[in-house]
Amino acid sequence: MTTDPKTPAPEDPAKMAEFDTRLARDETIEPKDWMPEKYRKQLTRMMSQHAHSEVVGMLPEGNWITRAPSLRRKMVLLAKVQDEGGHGLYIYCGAETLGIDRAELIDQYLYGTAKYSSIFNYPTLAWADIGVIGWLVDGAAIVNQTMLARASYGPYARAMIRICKEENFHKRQGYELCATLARGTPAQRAMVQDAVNRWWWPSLMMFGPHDGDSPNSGDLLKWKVKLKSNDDLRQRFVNLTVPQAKAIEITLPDPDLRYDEASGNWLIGPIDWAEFKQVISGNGPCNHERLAARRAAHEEGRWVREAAAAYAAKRSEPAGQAA
Ligand code: BYC
Repeated sequence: MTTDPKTPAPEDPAKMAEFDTRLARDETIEPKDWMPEKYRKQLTRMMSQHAHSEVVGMLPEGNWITRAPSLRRKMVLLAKVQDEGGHGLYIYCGAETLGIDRAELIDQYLYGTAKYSSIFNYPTLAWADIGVIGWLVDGAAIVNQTMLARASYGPYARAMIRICKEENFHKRQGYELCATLARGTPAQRAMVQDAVNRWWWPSLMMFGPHDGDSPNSGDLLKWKVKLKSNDDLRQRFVNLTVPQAKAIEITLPDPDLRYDEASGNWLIGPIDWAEFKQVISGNGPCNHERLAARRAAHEEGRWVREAAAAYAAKRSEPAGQAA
């Protein structure tokens, strides 16, 4: 009998049972522990996409560093964009503990089919977009990542704890910027309202498709990588954000938004999934621009990687052999 090379070998039932018992006890899975191949693959996919998102996410905000309206705002924005790069690096390190090389992951994203968050394919058209990204985009990320900080894979969960602390600061600076503009001149108010109108729906799409259309959620929830579903997290974000918008007298662009007494939830109107599909399949407003910028940065940094590798090789030579 021949075996199909595409069909993964069945997992050892005893190891699988031990793995399930450890998850049931809420133990974390560590890099050298046994894990099912599908768990390793799902985590590699999710963590690498997360890392790519952090790095590509530096571009929309980085675009405004030279145009920040004051030294204080410029320093805050510079620090935030640097933090996002750092988040990408922690998560790449975490993903590498699953046995894959970072260069391969980056290759899959720059020249292959790996995804990154849909949200970073939208343009930053005005200064208010910087506040709204902090408030809504980092706000959505915190809701998602606070749960991931309890994910079953130890290196991912630990990276998230530190990242969430920084994201909280990002969100606060964004909301403070929005609040300042909202109580400013009529032009400033209009600018922040316009930015919210453009970013609200894409922020809701960050949580992924509805649960019934989410092919990966089954495994990820079973294995406690995700602890809440896409829709549950999206609902939590909406419930947190509606009162914040009211507090600064900003309108969320959803005529169907209403409070449901029975569930205690703010219910939203329909999400435009056709737009989401366009964006994640490479046809959003900025997909080409973002990938081109990342590819150019990667190529321009090639000499640095080569020099670092040559230096490391030289240092590892036994004493006396270096020329
Ligand atoms: N965008 O089965 P599903 C940040 C894909 S950066 C693109 O529900 P899953 C920040 C999904 O990959 C933080 N693709 O997937 C940085 C799957 O396709 P594949 C970003 C999406 O994994 C700078 C397919 O749709 N956060 O905060 O169960 C400045 C079906 O989806 C999206 C993370 O990366 C999307 N929005 O759940 C400011 C969080 N949604 O891979 C801020 C980590 C879905 O099968 N990731 N897809 O071809 C996650 O929590 C989960 O992966 C998701 C999706 C909730 C995003």
